[in-house]
Amino acid sequence: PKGKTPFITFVLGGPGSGKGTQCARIVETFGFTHLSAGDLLRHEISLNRENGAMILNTIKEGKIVPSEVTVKLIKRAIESSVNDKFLIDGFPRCEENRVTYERIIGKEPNIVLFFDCPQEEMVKRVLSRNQGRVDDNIDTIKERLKVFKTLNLPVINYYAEKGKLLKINGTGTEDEIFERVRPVFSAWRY
Ligand code: UP5
Ligand code: MG
Repeated sequence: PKGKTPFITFVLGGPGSGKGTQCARIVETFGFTHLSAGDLLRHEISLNRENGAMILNTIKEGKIVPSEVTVKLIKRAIESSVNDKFLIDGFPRCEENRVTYERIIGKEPNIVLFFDCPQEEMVKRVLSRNQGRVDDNIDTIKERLKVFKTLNLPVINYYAEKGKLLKINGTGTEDEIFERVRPVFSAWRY
């Protein structure tokens, strides 16, 4: 960032809820930098470094990679950017992720978007994606959904209680969903 404290938006929602798709639209329209925690982790796997095998196995099982690993990648990406507004997509996934982020980054997010989408729709989208992701198979999807419900929903509720949560109806076409997202950023002074 160029100097001022960056504006941070966490983008949450279950697997296939449309986080990545809507983040791309927000980037186009509002000039944010998109940091997908899952993409940062998949990039680490492709670099074949010491953590790669551990990250790959964790993703294959639909479990959560140790917080320190993910937070370091996010921190590095923020620090190396000249932008001052970020979408952090798919993070924090559990309470421990959240507190580790706050400890290392030292700041809470400004707002949190939550794409609310029925489970059947999420499963249908993920299974028809066909991009060769190791976790897009029915067994891993079941685990991803379980982890989402048991570990991620409590984090979402935490932000709701803090008054930071913006819940977006995640059903309909990509365009329809973006029209629900747009007012959030048009109205926000950042
Ligand atoms: N699509 C999108 N919008 C649509 C619409 N309105 N109508 C019809 N189709 C629509 O969308 C999914 C698919 O649906 C795409 O094919 C899209 O074209 C279509 P997408 O925008 O990709 O949804 P998204 O919510 O981003 O789904 P994704 O599968 O990426 O979500 P996950 O949260 O499961 O994946 P992520 O990459 O964030 O994490 C993967 C794994 O990494 C985790 O399970 C975990 O093991 C690990 N991880 C961590 O350990 N820690 C982290 O902090 C982050 C990840
Ligand atoms: Mg995604």
